[in-house]
Amino acid sequence: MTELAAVKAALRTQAVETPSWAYGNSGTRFKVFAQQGVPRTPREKLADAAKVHEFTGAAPTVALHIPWDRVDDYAALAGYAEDHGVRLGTINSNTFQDDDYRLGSVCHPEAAVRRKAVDHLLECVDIMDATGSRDLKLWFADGTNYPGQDDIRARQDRLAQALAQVYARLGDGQRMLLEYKLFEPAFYTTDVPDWGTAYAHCLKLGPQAQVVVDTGHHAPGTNIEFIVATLLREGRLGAFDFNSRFYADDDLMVGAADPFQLFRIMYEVVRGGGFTADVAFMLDQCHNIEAKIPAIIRSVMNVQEATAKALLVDRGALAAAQAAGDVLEANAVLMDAYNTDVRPLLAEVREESGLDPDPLGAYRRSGWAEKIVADRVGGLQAGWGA
Ligand code: LRH
Ligand code: MN
Ligand code: MN
Repeated sequence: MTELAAVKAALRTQAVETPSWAYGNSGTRFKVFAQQGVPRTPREKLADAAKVHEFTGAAPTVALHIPWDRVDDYAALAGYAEDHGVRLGTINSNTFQDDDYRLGSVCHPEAAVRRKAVDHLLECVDIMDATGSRDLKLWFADGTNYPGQDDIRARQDRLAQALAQVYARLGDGQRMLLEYKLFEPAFYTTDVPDWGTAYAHCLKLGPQAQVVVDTGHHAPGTNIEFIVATLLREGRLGAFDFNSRFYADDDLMVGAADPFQLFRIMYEVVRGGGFTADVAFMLDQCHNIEAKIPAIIRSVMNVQEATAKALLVDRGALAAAQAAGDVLEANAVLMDAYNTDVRPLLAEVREESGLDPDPLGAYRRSGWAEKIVADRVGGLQAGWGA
């Protein structure tokens, strides 16, 4: 295979999971600007996700968030997805939207609240059994707002206990993905604030516990590609939640704020052998003011572009420059790849797969946007979509 053929083959295998909640209305705590035509049910979210896959060929699975996507029959929902050409992906748990969780969920000082949270997580594994999902994604809003509010170490012990109970319930081939976040909604301590804490818990649990890197969950200036390289080296990078941020957890389109950072991350993925089925590439975004389906198509394309550039890095030339201590040449090799316009290459890959080379144009021409505005009245806000 020529080198370019190998790059194309790798691009053809790339899959980006889209989140059900990105298809619904969303906003900030100041205002949710409702858009016309947004989904009213989990099935309508899947129908929109199927359009993203139809035009990109690269978004075959959809992540659910429970209870936002609660239905009576998850196997039937999985069947509906398959009828539309997509599959159900990661199950995201939600232990942050109940009054009981004021002081936390699995780290709460009261055993009864912790039990309720763990029961929810176990229910999510039941749902995975019904949907055939491989991954359970855990993000905890747990933390404290004031020094002294609770015991930092006791909270870690409670967390470890809860995680162990859920881990024990995982079936063969199922994974637990632990997501960290620097702050918010807690402002003083967060119980899983960083990759080190997530990694330490995963290490104790076993190989089915893996760390999720949400690209919006770090302090400004954090070198995310270093974290990616380290987790891959340790065999503990389970997934990405892709999005981009200017300030905090902005949940903007991946690759919009800092495409160079996304390239650097994807280079470490390629370099570390993470471009395999074991690392899940998910989006975790909200489209507050822009049209949702085109924004998600754009996001998938942004990931593809960063990946194509990462695959184009001349690794032989880079290794030679690095070995020779040629700082400028090594940097130039990397920048050459980053500065390549890969859009024609991706258009070619799409055409060779029988897709329209211009996914956004194809979506616009399909008439789906007009159809959903006409068909769907009273769309849902993301997060309250069940
Ligand atoms: C938390 C988070 C987590 C949640 C999602 C809605 O900020 O990134 O992944 O499940 O947002
Ligand atoms: Mn996330
Ligand atoms: Mn987030």
